[in-house]
Amino acid sequence: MFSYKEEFKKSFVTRMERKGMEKTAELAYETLWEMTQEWIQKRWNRTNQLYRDNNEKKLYYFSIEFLIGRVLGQNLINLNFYDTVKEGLDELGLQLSEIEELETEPGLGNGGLGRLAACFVDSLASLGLPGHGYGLRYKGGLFTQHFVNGYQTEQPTQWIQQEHNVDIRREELAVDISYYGEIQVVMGLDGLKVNVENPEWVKAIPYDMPVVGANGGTVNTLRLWQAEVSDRPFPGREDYAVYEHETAKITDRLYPDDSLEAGKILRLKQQYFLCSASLQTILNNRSFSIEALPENAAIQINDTHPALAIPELMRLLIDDHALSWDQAWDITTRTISYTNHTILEEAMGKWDSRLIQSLLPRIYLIIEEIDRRFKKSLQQQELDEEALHKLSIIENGTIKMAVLAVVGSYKVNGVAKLHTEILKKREMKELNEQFPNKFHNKTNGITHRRWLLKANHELSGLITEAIGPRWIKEPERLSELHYFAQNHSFLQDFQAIKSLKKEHLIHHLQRNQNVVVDPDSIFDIHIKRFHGYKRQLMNILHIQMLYDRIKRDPTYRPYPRTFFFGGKAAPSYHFAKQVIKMINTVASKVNSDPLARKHLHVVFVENYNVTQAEYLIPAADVSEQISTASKEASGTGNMKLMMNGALTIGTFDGANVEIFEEVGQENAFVFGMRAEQVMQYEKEKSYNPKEIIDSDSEIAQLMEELIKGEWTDGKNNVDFIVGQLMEDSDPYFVLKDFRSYSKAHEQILKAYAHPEKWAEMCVKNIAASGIFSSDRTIQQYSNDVWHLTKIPSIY
Ligand code: GL4
Repeated sequence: MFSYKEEFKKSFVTRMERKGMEKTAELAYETLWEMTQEWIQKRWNRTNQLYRDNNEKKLYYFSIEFLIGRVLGQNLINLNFYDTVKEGLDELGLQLSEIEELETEPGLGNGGLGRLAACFVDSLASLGLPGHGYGLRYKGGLFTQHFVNGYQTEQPTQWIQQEHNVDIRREELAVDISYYGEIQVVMGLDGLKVNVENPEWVKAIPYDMPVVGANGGTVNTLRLWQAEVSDRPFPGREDYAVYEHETAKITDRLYPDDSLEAGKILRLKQQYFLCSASLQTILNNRSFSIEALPENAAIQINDTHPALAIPELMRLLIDDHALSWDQAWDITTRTISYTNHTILEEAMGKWDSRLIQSLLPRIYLIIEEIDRRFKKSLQQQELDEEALHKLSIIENGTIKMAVLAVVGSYKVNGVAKLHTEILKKREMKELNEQFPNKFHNKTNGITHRRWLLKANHELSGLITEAIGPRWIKEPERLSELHYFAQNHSFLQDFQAIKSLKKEHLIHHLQRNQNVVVDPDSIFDIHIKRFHGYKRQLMNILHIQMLYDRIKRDPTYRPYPRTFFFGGKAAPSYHFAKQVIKMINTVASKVNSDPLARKHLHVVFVENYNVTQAEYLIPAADVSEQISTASKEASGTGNMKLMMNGALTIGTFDGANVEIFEEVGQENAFVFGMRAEQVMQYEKEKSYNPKEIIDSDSEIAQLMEELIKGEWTDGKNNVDFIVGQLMEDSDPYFVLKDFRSYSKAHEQILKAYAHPEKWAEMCVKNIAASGIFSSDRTIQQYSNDVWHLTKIPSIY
């Protein structure tokens, strides 16, 4: 145990010397990595031993994405060794922060959904709960984004290194997954049995990653599956090369779409691969009778991507464990629960029946039977066509995974109060009526260990100085900061830290992107995936309007603002890519104008990812959370920014609603239509953006400039944007909410003119943010859904 600096230094130096090379940062990274792995391994073994001895119920969190970010620094934080190591290295003339920079972040996720899964496994371990993650080991994580002439380009990202990998290959736990084949019904010992003849086998090899909980007390496992060539014979050996190639592709890369289901066969293969491999391991390594599965295991499916877990568990129970349909259904529907993360139509998992039928013939039969039995159970009721449509799993050759997920699980949740209400009252109204006790809300959360302790060590220190360290274990105690919200010296310290974090960001950007930012400007930050409903377009249109005003009105000279953008667009999402291009074009226009530049600066941070977020979030003054009300299921960036003392400019959408509830609307900048209004307009199709353009001269000017192509480097590359705003009737209500957005920005400027009052609002935000810790979310899931027992901590 290296609880003391001197001991650490001694061991570190000995190891470095043994390697006999120069004292480079790379070597230091390697050495520190090894030492950390050893500290973790001891605790990991110990946790696993405890799990074996205690035999408590376990949770398995199935997710197609785990956006974990860099792990070295986070593991040191969670082990409570960060300060010791940092100081020790300082004394040896090495900088921990520089060593951390050498790690390539594994980008095994797209955005919010994947990052949520990462926060959840952190909280499970930190609460000492027996819960493990199951996911896929994509060789290529999310693409690296570069701008060329303002356009997004995508390069593959390789995170797996030859040595010092964050995970351990577990050859002995490999299982086989089967695709294709022909169904045969054979006579078995206990009657008819379904067999799949001549399937194509693929080997699934697990790689285990430790998930270190707070204080190193519990180390759980994140198990990621990799596809490899199976040792089993397969039909058509002459096609071997093709087979080998296809197999390797299964976990070759992460699908780069957020909120869009690709509907591709490879994606389906990935989803089944995850479900089948994970379920087989759970069943193979159990220490209880198969009938006792629900008492010993809970399986949470993160959105519909792993919904095939339902028919796959049925298959394993019936075909491999010889249970009857009723027994298997009873077990499955008491083991699996489902989280819905979106109501966007295009993100709802839907599969062509024929695709499933050919790739997964046995699974298809089971889904058909689930659908048949469910429909039969509805026959007594008088249901109209609309209800029957909403309640069918298979319809017109399409399999609706969300319906399957609801029917086959014992609990279903949305991720923020508003989102859950929309699910219950609208999107899944009929399902909710059939299963009235299934639906519940679990508002998302974020781990304060990464987003405060790690990303903002300085602010964490200040908080501890003020209220003591108990908030670290019990983040709701952040509310004690309320006593300091009007304490002059505390506010000054807060402001000093904000400035310091701005300097860190500036330095980072200078090094990476060669931009220079004014540290005294307001840092207004809009970071998230690019999507129409997230309305980056509204933000950039507003900036363009400010620019026009500065040019037109000599009395309009607002306080300097830097508008930061960060985020990637799915490579096939043309509209979003044009918005990216437009931001870059407006940026170069504004930034190169000597007059405008004194007041406005637009910075597009290239390749936004978890690491970049750790620089941006602590430096933010303003948090842009401006989605069209009803569209953002929750949002989690909103919580991270609030926890770091940024003030939200936002709509009544997703978890913003709860943020405003906690902090009070007077400590945020709320604007725009409510969800009911948006949904009403959608229903009536009564919104006409032309009326707004005609009645607002500034907006009219913006549209004119857009159409004329003034922001397009002369090329006609805003046609998707113009098309959406005009021909498509502005489906995300950008123009409708524009004026109230602009007013909210004016309020921001007014408020910022009073620095101490501003700081007071920031501190109130931090004080109200404790409830958004994922520890709270996970504890609620455990109490209401999983029923886990905390294991005793040893450290
Ligand atoms: C998302 C939602 O869009 C986002 O609001 C939410 O915070 C996140 C986690 O629940 O899930 N759904 C999909 S799909 N991608 C997301 O990020």
